[in-house]
Amino acid sequence: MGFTVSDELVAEQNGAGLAALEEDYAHLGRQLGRRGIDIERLTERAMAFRVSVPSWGVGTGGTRFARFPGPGEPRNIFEKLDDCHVINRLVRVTPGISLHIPWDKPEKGDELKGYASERGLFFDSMNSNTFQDQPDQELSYKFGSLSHTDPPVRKQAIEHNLECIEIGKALGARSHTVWVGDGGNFPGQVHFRRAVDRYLESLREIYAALPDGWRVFIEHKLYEPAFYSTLLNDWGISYYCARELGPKALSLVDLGHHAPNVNIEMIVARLIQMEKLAGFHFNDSKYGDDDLDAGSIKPFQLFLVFNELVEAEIEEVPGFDPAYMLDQSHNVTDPIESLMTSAVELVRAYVQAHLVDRVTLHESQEANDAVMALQTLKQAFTADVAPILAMARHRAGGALDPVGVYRASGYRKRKAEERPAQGGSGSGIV
Ligand code: PSV
Ligand code: MN
Repeated sequence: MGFTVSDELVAEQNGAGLAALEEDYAHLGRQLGRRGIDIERLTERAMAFRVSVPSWGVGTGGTRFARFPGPGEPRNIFEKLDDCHVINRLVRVTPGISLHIPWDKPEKGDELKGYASERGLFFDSMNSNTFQDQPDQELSYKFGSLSHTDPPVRKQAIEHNLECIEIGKALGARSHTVWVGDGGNFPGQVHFRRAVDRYLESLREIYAALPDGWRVFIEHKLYEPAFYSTLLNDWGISYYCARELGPKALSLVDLGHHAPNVNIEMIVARLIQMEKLAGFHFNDSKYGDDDLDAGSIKPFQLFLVFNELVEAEIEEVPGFDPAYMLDQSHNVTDPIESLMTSAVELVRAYVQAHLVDRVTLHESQEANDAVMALQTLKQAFTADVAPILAMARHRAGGALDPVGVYRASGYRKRKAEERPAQGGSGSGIV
């Protein structure tokens, strides 16, 4: 396709690195073989891994203080899909799109589904937005949305979510994600229990509108935009609400939505055990929020999270059917590069988690052998699986070096000419 990175360029760039890759791959295959691990099985797993890309993530993000738009930013959802296509063209694990409404709402008559499928993409999860007021909106969400004290505001927020589901139905989406900014800035401002009751009452209406086969993911966040209390502050309340709503409601864990040092892998295990984990927003953070690229700060934590996910996958834990998505805000990087490298980091952690010698790990746990248990995890985490990841991409028709090929393609430079700056795109500050 003329609008993307050309097949010839990918083939040419891959050609230059293929001999070295084959050598490294064979070497790693022999090393793993001595431990009874079949490298081909791991490569197949790497090829089968999927993570969805957020439509809002291909635009430059920002903070509450500033946003510095990058050159050639996408100006509408079609241009965003072009960028998502480049990401998947090179990394081959990101055909799914998570769509934000109204940021990326299709106009009447827009042929978005066909446009996406021509590019090998599909719509995965819908995302509502009742954390901002829109220009044409009648009532304000300043003091909450689905849990607002005023029934007409709740009704407006419910209707927005129902509209998201309708749009999603037409686009072939399979789930709806609800994150609300409801909360309080001062002690006493919000009646904690009543707010949850009102939220649940609203969510029940949204739940009732879910088409067959759909799931609704509810996302918790410790703080922000409210800085004293948020409605769904942690996994406990998320679990409670998901359970109250029914089997189609599941919890979504966004890595950046926890206090620093919280043991997120344990939260993941708890939700798996309670059969309520489904949605996942990957990113990383140093202090707070969800603004950094996956695996950039705490790669060991990412590995430990995948260790829980893979263990559940191998055990075929009932009800475990995770929906992996990225949710990041790119403030100083080219979003395409950040999303590609993040997707690769997830596949890395996923493959490494599959390297864990689970027999030894479980025996060590039974024997209370803490040193051997940690060593078993570390053996997997420190393994350099880069040749597996590159081979998987190559076999799937992607790039050995996604960022290298992307830079060589001049895509961003071309887009900077085709898409003159318009004061920033769609999502704005995320
Ligand atoms: C909130 O911080 C969040 O993680 C939710 O998933 C939103 O939909 C997304 O970020 C938007 O920026
Ligand atoms: Mn999120």
